[in-house]
Amino acid sequence: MLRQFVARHCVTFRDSSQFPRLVACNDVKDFIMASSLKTNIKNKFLTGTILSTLLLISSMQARALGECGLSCCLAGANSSGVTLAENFGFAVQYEHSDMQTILNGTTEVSPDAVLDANWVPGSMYSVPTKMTMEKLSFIGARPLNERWTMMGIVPLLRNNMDMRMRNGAGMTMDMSMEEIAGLGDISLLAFYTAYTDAPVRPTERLTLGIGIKTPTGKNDELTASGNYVHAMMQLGSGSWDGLFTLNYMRAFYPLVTQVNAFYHLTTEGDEGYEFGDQAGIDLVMRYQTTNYVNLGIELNMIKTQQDTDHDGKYSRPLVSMVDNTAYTGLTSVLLTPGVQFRIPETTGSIEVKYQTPVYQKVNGYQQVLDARWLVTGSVSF
Ligand SMILES: [Cu+2]
Repeated sequence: MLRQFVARHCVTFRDSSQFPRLVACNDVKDFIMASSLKTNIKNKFLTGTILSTLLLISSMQARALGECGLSCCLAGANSSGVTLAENFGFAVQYEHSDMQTILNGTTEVSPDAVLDANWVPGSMYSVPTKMTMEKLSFIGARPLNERWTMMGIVPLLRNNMDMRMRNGAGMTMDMSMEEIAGLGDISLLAFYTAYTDAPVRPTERLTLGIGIKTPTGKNDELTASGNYVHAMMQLGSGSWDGLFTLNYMRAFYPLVTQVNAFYHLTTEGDEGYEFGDQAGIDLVMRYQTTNYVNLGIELNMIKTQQDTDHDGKYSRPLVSMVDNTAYTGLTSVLLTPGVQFRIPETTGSIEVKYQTPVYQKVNGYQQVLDARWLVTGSVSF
């Protein structure tokens, strides 16, 4: 029904000088407008809810425990249309993070320099040389009423790490860790539209979100030698965490700007490890260039607190750079250009984003993000 409506009206929108930028049938804003026109009288807040939710989701990008924990995965729901669905929105997002650079504070250091600084003769010490984190997220969203929209995220993870080890005699050896892959921590969120100045093409809007991160991912994987795999490489945190978001949108069509704030309140996991809380602010700009293409640029500012290993199960600070909670917690600023393509004659879209750090400051020695790709496909029903 809605799809038919959109199909019938989008041509009008496309050629209308009244809505010069609301062009593509599948464009998010068209979709919202179409759904608004249809439901305007009886349900005028629905539009606000779904758009706010959509905009809000973008706020959660690149928020991870450390560099990549809970999820960068929410990013893909951004403007994908998943939350615009009349009945149900669905998105699949692939996320690929490369980490190689090691920082000491803000200074780049080589793995060998880290070994020189931390290795003690007679003991071994290991340093990561490369880490690849992949995440495939399945995201579903459903509006409950005019003001509330629910969203669920189910992530599948695959983590790989190469390491360099120096043994007690001073001999160095490179090795790869066994791949860790499987279900990660499922999150559930609810978004509430607190303010909107218009049901159709609002120029100002405020949305609040609250959510919970469940401990569905395994967090007690062991290495062949019987140690706990690095906490940051585990599939889950073992903890129930709170998620809080705030999104303020201000539009100067065809330009849309947003400020997003995010807080991830962590708790102690069942194995005693507690990741640091995380706070973030995003500045987002989106510009619609042609009928089926949108361009966006974001600045993502993230601050992560230091981890605490209450029971000491994961910590081996004397022999491993990665297993040292003194080497956790960071401040980073990421720049994220992106492009979105809408698939003609459907409600589908594909979005590609590239994240690169412009500033990173870490506690102690940490391997940090070098580049992240995010590819999201979505459809709504
Ligand atoms: Cu390792």
